Amino acid sequence: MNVDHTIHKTEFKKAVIYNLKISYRRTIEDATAAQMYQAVALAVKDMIIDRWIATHKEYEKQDAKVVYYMSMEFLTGRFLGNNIISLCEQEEIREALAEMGFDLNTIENQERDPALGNGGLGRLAACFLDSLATLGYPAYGCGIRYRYGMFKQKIEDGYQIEVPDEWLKDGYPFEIRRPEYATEVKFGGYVDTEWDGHRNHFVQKGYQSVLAVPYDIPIVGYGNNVVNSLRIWDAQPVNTFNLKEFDKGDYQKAVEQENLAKTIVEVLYPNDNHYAGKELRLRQQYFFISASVQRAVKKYLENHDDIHKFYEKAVFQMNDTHPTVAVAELMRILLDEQNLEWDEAWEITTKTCAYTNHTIMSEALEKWPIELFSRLLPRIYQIVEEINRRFVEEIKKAYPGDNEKIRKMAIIYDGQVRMAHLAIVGSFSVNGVARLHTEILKNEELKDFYQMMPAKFNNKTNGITQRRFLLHGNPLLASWVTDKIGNEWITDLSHIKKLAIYADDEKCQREFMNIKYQNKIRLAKYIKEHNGIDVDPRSIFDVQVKRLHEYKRQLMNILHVMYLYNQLKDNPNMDIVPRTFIFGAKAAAGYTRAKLTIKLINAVADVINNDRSINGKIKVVFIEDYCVSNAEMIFAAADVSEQISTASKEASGTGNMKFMLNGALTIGTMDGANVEMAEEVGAENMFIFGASSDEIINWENQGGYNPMEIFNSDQEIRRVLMQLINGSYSPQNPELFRDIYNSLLNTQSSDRADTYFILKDFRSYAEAEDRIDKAYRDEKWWARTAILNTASSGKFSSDRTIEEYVRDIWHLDKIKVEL
Ligand code: GL2
Ligand code: PLP
Repeated sequence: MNVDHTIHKTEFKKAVIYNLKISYRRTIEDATAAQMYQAVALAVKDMIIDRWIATHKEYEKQDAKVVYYMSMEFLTGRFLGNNIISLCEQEEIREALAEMGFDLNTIENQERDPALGNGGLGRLAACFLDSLATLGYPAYGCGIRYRYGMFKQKIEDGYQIEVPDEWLKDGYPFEIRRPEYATEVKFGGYVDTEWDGHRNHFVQKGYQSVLAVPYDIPIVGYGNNVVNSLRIWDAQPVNTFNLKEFDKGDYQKAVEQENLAKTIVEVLYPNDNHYAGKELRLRQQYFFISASVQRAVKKYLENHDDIHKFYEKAVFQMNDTHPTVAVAELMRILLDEQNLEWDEAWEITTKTCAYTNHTIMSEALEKWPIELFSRLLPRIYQIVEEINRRFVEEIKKAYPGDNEKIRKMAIIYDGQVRMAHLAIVGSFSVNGVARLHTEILKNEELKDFYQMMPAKFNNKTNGITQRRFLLHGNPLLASWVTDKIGNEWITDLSHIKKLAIYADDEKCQREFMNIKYQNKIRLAKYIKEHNGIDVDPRSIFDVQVKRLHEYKRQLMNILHVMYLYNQLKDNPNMDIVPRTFIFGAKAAAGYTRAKLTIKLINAVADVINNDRSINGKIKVVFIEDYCVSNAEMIFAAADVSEQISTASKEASGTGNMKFMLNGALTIGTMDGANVEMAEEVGAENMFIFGASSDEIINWENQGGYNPMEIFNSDQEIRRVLMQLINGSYSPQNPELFRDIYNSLLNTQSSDRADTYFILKDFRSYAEAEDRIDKAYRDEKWWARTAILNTASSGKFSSDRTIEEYVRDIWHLDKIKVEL
């Protein structure tokens, strides 16, 4: 052991002891694990701070261009473990804690997951921040400090119960409050026009306002001393209970401002891929965007005097349409506060803003009623109207006499403000998140925009951070990989392809599968503790974890389990490899059918897991509260990854990539990034099935298909469907799953039946599942293919994605931080 190492450890221990003392009046002997977590986190934060300061000094010194990644969601997951890894102090800290009688993993498990996001879109934002810091690019994440993040899910009697997520209850040790950057955000009132002898000024009057106060969370780059910031905004009343207002008899207004501040950041909307049109949601959007844009402009003006060149130093990446008011807010600041002319302001804005589209699902498209939008944001609405007026002129010029184009493309139409259209018109770049998705945008959903402005469109296939999802989540595999090919993969995942040469090596195959087995034991333990179910780590772990959504087709998965169970009941000696079907999914609180699907999965689990006659050949487990921290463990333990969305519906998927990195084999449709995964690993090393996106889009254009034909002609499918309504899985209430049955078959209702083509794809899916059963018996083939999947995942690092954003959209320079 070298001297440095010992000094480090001694200092670290001292810091922990000191933190325990001043925060809790405790010593090591009587500290709880939760107190230890706080004390350790503060000691780690201490190690981060100098780098954080140095990073920002470096930004200033280089006058660096900065990307502002604007997002309603950052699903970061726990920070302690990742920060320690990024500081490259894991072994020292583990040892130091052990010497004090504590286990690092236990302490890490004390941290409440900051769950400021729903699913893929929010998790992508978190991966991007990790990559930006690791690659050394100047960046801010801009978001909201929700008091309650994504709800915690409990399962009671098979039903989902939502429990508030009190992540801030004991204080969050990594954040720093920055009251010096507090800024006012205004809502409502009206716009007055004042003439100053030269020009009109637009002044918002009679408004309510809140004070936006930022908190910064450090984002630690891996091994490079770079620390960027995730800046999340909290809301406070502008003046805490304003007595002056009270005196003037404006009691009502004072109370309203106080309430506005309280409610605005209260809770994250738990809808994934779904627009609900709630007023408070629009308030949230404008709140964090106005604060972030005001701050970005102010920061620029601290060191520059020509606002015309703002875009040379700042770029706003809008994560979906949620932050799109940024276009109008930047216009407002340039017009009303910087006194620019419209054309100047527009040029700056459209050189600053860029938009990422994350879905083609029509129910996710944000369209705000004019009445609501203009009442809440009167000045912003005026600006959007003017943007629209000018854009419609352009359409007319490009397509004279074509009113259809105006109907399809206008920003304001039919009483609504269409946020996607505003985002496209106000941005210099529009990107999709996987090649197939971008093609669908160009050729279907956004065809008219693509034809009019093709140069804006580009693709950026999503990625994930290997630091969290391999190095931290799967330490056994991570050290095996490093053993074989060195550690460069940690910051450059393309190196992982070097593993391919080990795919045929029988010793390596055994090692690889043994690591998988150890990870399955770890997950089996977790399942036993949380679900009370015994699962056999020798069975195939077949996993579908993601938000519950009809297009993701968890229903098809569980219907297939029912089908398999029927076969086993008919033929108890049927020769199948034991399989554990693992599900994990939160349903939006108001999404009734999704919640009923959770109940169905649990009902099927109940019957199957308790049926001794099938000898434990299949088991079904629903893991409660799927979130980033248990996700890390689940990916590591999966043999099979279920990526079975209706083709064309999953824009990319990122869970699919995490499974692949961890050596799971994918059963999937040719959808989203699955297409590119197949390209990398070879279609023969995945289990691909189902209709193509072209076929689906064609059927949709013809008004769907008739599932009754399948129901009438396929006895086994009919049997499964009948079991939904004959009490097989709900003897007390045979009607319980009627809605699901109807969704697949009902031709009376106005909804199309089987919108997501579950019955259409069922046979092809069942056949692919059967191929898995056969393939798993060939241990060498499976091990080889698993290694090849890991070895072929290099493209799917978010480091690669970020380099592409930088090259094509952001044009940032790397910074170097020396301590
Ligand atoms: C999503 C897509 O559904 C998903 O396929 C994609 O991987 C992520 C990230 O790009 O974005 N779009 C969306 O609205 N949510 C997603 O997860 N919530
Ligand atoms: N939710 C969590 C907690 C995740 O870790 C991920 C992972 O990528 C997702 C949602 C997104 O999953 P998918 O891409 O399968 O929709």
